[in-house]
Amino acid sequence: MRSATESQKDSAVLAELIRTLESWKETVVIAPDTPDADALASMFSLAKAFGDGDGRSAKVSLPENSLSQRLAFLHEWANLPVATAEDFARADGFVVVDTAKKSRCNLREDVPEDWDRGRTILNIDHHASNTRFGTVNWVVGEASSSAELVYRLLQAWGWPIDPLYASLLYAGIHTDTSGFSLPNTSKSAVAAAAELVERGADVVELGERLCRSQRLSEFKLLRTIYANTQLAADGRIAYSTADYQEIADAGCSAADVDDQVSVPRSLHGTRLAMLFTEGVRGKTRINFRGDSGVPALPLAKAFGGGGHDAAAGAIIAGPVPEVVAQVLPEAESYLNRLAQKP
Ligand SMILES: [Mn+2]
Repeated sequence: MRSATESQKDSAVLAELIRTLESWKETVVIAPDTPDADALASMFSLAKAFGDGDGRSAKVSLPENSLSQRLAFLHEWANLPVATAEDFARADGFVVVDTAKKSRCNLREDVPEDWDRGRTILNIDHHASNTRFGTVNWVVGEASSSAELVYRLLQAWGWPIDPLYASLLYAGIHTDTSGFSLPNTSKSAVAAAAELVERGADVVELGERLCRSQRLSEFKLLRTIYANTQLAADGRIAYSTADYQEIADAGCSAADVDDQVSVPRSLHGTRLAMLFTEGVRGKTRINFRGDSGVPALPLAKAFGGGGHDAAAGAIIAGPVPEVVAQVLPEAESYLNRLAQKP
């Protein structure tokens, strides 16, 4: 539960966010690289709300090849223009959603490194590790998802939530709570989802698209990840791998690596699950998932990563076997240290 002081702080930040948004004519909304459904839902619904206002226009930062095959439908539904380098140059300010650090912003290659050039950045996120890189930062570590935060923002702003907004936001909450089954499935997350269903979120279509619409390529990647799953530390650690060639052989790319860590995570007795993938050649991405009592964030941070206690990630230069050899002993001693704590 948020304390009274925290709620007061929230309403002050919300008021500032709304004041700033209303002072702009043009903006670009940005999500992290390899955006998941929550990042996309948050980016699209906020950009739509902004662009639906009188005389305002919003574009989304979505470089080619950064959408997974399974989530491309969210962009089709939202039907929003993608920002060019000129849009970045022209924007009055920027909104960044679901992105823990500025360097993770998903930008086209022709967007200059100093893309914000001192302009205002509104940073809306639920990652506890967020570096608060924005001009205005609304970071709520205990929120289920960025979509839940955007929903609260749109409500405070007085936006009518039609079925399209409701479906987008529901998709974000549904996926970030892994179908309302992770520890971040708070009362407020479930309440927000119920309100979104009331406002027309298409639960059945979203269930079909998000949970029962694997492309054969994604299915092949899963087969590899099942086959590569290993146990360590007497079964307390379960991990799997997919190197660059295996991902390519399945017909997938880095954008298609999303929640497959749920495969090793699903084994009984697992305290810590890890997935090592080389979506980009020479760089191994690790997804960490901890059981309750095993926060994944400190471990991810030890390797320069970030995220939440329940779900965290890091990227290490090097091929998969090398990175596994580096991370696995650390992970095991981390579990041992936690076990020794009174
Ligand atoms: Mn999220």
